[in-house]
Amino acid sequence: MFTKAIVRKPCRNLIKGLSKANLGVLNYYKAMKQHKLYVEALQSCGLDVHILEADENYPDSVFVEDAALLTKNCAIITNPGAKSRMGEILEMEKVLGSFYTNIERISIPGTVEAGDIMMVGDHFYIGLSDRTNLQGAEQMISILEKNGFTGSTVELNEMLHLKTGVSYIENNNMLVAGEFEQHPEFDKFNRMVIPEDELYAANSLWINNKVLVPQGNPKTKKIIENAGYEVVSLDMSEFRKLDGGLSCLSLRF
Ligand code: CIR
Repeated sequence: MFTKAIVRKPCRNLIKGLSKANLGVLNYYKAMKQHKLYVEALQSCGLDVHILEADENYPDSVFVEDAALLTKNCAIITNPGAKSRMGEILEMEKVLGSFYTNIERISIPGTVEAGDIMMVGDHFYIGLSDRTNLQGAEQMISILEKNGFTGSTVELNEMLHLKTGVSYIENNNMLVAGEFEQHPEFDKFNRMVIPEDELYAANSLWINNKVLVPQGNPKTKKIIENAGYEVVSLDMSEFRKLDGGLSCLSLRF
């Protein structure tokens, strides 16, 4: 169970954020509104949400998940593979000092964005992507092992981050889509296949037995509800324009 979350308000420069989505220009005011509802959803799952002020220096800074991996034993500051995002970790490190005494770091030449990291109990799957390289993943695994966890790598070919296409929703249930549908690494889980036309919903988010699902994905919603979860639907249209999903907008711990 999680008790806390960290989020950062969207900045006006969000419209200049990195994107391959081709879904049009982002509406900042709509993004603000969607972010506010996201925070309320986290609160409705019982989380105490720590809200950071917008940071205009980093257009993508609303996607706080990528700057750190938070575990029950330590926080690990990442080293984002996207140049424009590297500075986000300096801000995040200051913030995490008030929550963690044990803070570790990924360093060059290693790069990691924590959207590539999926927690399954005490094990962490680390996607090797354009943003997370092997050196970064190896550093991450040795830090995790030092702190009582295990880690392993998963190669990505198409997706931005590992959790773009796969989400663990506890109780051995895993949402899988696209290149991860038949991935042998996830054989031991109960795979719940996300239909191709709802691929974006593969990034749904388990929080304390509820599952946040992006609005407009009725098949995924049904799949998750049929597995016995309460679903909370959230409009993510603006963040989707920047390839951001539900998990990207918070750090849960
Ligand atoms: C980026 O390309 O870095 C941002 N526009 C989106 C980051 C999404 N983060 C995530 O999946 N954890």
